[in-house]
Amino acid sequence: MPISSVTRATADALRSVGEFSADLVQPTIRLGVTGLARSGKTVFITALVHNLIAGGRLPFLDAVAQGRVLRAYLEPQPDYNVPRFEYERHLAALTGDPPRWPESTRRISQLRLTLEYQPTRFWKRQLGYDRLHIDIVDYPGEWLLDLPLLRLDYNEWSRSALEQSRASGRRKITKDWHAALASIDAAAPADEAVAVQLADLFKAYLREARADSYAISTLPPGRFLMPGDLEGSPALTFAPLDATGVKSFPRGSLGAMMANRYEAYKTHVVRPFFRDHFSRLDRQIVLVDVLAALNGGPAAVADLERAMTETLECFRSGANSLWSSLFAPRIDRIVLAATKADHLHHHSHDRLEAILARLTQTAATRAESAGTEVKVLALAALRATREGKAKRNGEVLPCIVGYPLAGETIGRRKFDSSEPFAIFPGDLPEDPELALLASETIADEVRFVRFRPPDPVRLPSGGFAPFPNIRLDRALQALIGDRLK
Ligand SMILES: Nc1nc2c(ncn2[C@@H]2O[C@H](COP(=O)(O)OP(=O)(O)OP(=O)(O)O)[C@@H](O)[C@H]2O)c(=O)[nH]1
Ligand SMILES: [Mg+2]
Repeated sequence: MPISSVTRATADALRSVGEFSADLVQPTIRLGVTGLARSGKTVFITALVHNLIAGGRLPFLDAVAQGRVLRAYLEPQPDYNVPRFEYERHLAALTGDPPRWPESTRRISQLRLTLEYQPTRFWKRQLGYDRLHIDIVDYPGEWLLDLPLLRLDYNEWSRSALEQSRASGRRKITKDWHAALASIDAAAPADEAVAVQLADLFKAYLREARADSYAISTLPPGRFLMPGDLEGSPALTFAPLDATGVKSFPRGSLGAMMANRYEAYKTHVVRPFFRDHFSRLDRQIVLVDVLAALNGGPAAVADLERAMTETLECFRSGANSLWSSLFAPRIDRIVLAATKADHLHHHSHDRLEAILARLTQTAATRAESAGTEVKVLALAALRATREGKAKRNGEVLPCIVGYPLAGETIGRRKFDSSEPFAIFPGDLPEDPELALLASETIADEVRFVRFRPPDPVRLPSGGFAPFPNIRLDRALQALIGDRLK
């Protein structure tokens, strides 16, 4: 037997022993919620928890539809060293006057939701109710893009990062960094000021690559844009250097210092994340803002496709390597969800789903061949619009009605968020291929306006009514439905 499979078998055995004894005490499921920045993670978790706690209508979540969920409540989480997901704060924003979207979050956080439910099996029902702990883990999708770094040494990574930065269309945003690079000698003695300067210019390029419509996703290292608590540390102060024809940089040189820091980044940042968090997940939902990519045009769509392929690569546990035996996730179900579907009329919800399925086709097939079930859907965790009809030039058009966020515009009209407005959002093409090929035209034809959250409904009994949503229940059924039997 090759050594890697021995290690893998041992790791699996150890893991399952630990799990088995823990499961005997209390069944627990670890649910990862990820997605690139602004994809909708915080809103998804807040809306999901509130819907379950406040008894929302979730007809496609079998256990709720069958009236078997008795109670849902929050409990202290078991991991002492992970920040708690600030549910109450995010809920307060969404139910404020006026309601606001929660603030952006930058690091990993966790929340334990416990469900008490009646089992379906007769003999189990006689014993009373069952309890399931759901540990929800919110982490930036950017961190998953670091996985390939574990396989690359500094010189290999430098070469690939520089090659990507030379892609056409990036010249404007790489000018300063490339000029600085050309003026330094990587074999010269290490100098902190030069390292900081290069790292800053490199980070500025990564930021601009995302902010502009060059790319809506990002390039590794993931923490350069989502630093968490490590901002300014040496492990985050490095940048690629021209390593053409170089085997290794001389000792004490700038190149050697950069290479050491790159390795430190892998050791102290990337590996611990995969080992301590990622590999412990049971189920995963990946949220994707497909509409923003379509809005950004073909380059943004192509970039999202690449980011999704790289992200989903992390869920392939099959490869026979020591790495995979240590970090491979035990995730057996993944949901890929296009968020913010309430920006479209329901005619287009299936089409949005089809576009995401097409975008992730290759990656999903690979994950499935490694034994993971993959489901693709479109959802709105918090529906900010309702549907209506409007007349234009004598024609009745299906519309969505909501409060556009202050500052949003359509044509010359600028909104101030004080009154609701009916928008004809346009339809996505039936053929997903067409949508991807013609994203330039879609950006012109389909109108995406950001809305503020809907007015919260206060209940006479105290608290707020569960948020309206689109297909949140289907996502839940796919993620945890089987554990509530
Ligand atoms: N209309 C609508 N907008 C949404 C929905 N979910 C998220 N949004 C919008 O997307 C923005 C980002 O949502 P978040 O939940 O904060 O996204 P995130 O992935 O946690 O973002 P970061 O914390 O910055 O990584 C919100 O401020 C809303 O404007 C939704 O279901 N419907
Ligand atoms: Mg967030």
